[in-house]
Amino acid sequence: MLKGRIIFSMDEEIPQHVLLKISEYFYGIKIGYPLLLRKGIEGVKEILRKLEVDEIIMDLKLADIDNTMINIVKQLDFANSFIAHSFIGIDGALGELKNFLDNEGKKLYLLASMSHKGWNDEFYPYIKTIIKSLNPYGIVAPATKPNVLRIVRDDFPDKILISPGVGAQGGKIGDALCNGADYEIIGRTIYTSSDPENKVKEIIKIQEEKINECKKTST
Ligand code: BMP
Repeated sequence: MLKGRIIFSMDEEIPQHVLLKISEYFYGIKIGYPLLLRKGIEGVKEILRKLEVDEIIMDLKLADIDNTMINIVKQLDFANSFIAHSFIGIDGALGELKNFLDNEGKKLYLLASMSHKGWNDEFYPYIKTIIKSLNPYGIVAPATKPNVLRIVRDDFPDKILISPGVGAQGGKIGDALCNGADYEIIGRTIYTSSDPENKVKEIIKIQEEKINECKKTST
């Protein structure tokens, strides 16, 4: 089974038999407020029960004081990793959260930039200092802004970089991989498709082609 470099953003429920089939092609699944609020914690656990993906990422874009964030992640023990905002800073927030997650054997991703137009990348130098000093497992950076993605990759050559904004938001499948991402986060393109299984296969094929192309141009 050829796995794609796909993290499926499951913001909508899809039929369990379809999910079971397509999840074999995913590296990971990202879950956020939409599904959590609709299904509740037990409902989400039930959906995930039979799936065998390498990573379940909980995307609540945590941005609070340490105690509150730790209280939240404690309740989501089914997740392997969590996404938090960088701008909240380290002391009394991300530092304590990271220590807690490290002790639990869980991973933390920090947002370096966001995929929407209104995000202001003038703050990136500040965000970069937070990421550098916290040293999280991974970073989220947008597929919609290839130049930002490349800068983040250059600044953090050893971090796992995951990239949203592919498909529905305009990023072309595979481009983020060529600009330094390890995985593309893809939601609507898959769950609104009338044939999600074929859509996923098509995405994997395009990702492979793009990776081969960009390997050629970089040598
Ligand atoms: P979609 O492929 O349907 O656009 O979904 C993208 C997913 O990534 C959504 O869950 C969204 O909340 C998330 N996301 C994003 O789109 N941009 C960011 O900068 C950060 C995100 O986590």
